[in-house]
Amino acid sequence: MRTPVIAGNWKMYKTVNEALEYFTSFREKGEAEGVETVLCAPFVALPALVEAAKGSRIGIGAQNMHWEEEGAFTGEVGPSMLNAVGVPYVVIGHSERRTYFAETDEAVNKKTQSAISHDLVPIVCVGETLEEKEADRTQEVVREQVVKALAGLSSDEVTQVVLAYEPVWAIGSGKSATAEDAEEVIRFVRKTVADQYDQQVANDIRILYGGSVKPGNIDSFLEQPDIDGALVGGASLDADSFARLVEAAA
Ligand code: G2H
Repeated sequence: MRTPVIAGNWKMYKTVNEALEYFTSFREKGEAEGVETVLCAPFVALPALVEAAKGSRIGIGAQNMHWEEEGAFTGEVGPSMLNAVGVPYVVIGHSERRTYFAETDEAVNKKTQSAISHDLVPIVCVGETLEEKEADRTQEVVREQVVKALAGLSSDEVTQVVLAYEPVWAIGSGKSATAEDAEEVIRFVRKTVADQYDQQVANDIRILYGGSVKPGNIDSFLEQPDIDGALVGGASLDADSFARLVEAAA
């Protein structure tokens, strides 16, 4: 049995004070059993959130990291820095990073490997653009992103990764994929993992859907056999709305 994951991705929203205010109201509601609840916040809010989340079942995550231990990489944050803060999760390869910050599949792979070797759970995002979808290239694109992201990881390591299928055209657009369409791609992602590793690894790995998930549509995604939860942007910014999503998965 795969434990569902509901991960909020705040993107570039919330100051430290706003983050703490949110957490105070979210903490009790977000403590649902049987679901792994994660809040991925801007770097500067992480130490305060980790402190506030102590003793709770809510995990805190970063939204990016560099793969190197340390070095002359102005503006970057390395994996050991996340370890030192006590952050257990990190989002890698979000389409906004790929699009606006030119993150390649190779960089996504280095970050994923580095996260695993630093005991961080990487939430690795893949997904096709509207253009690729319209050219009927969804499976080809998603397969390549998955294979490249996981390259070099052992079977044990791959099962520690959480994958998130986020069709780029559905992100923040209000247009979510239908649950059936998302299931079809996610089933294909699971098959890709089975082809690359084995059926057991494919059965164990958690694969989330992301893209305009909200309280009104979460149930349809969670009903699908291959969808193990959601990566949520806009609807995670309000504590009540995010708590409803967690509740739906519990
Ligand atoms: C996709 C998602 C969170 P939203 O980016 O990763 O955002 O739910 O706002 O579409």
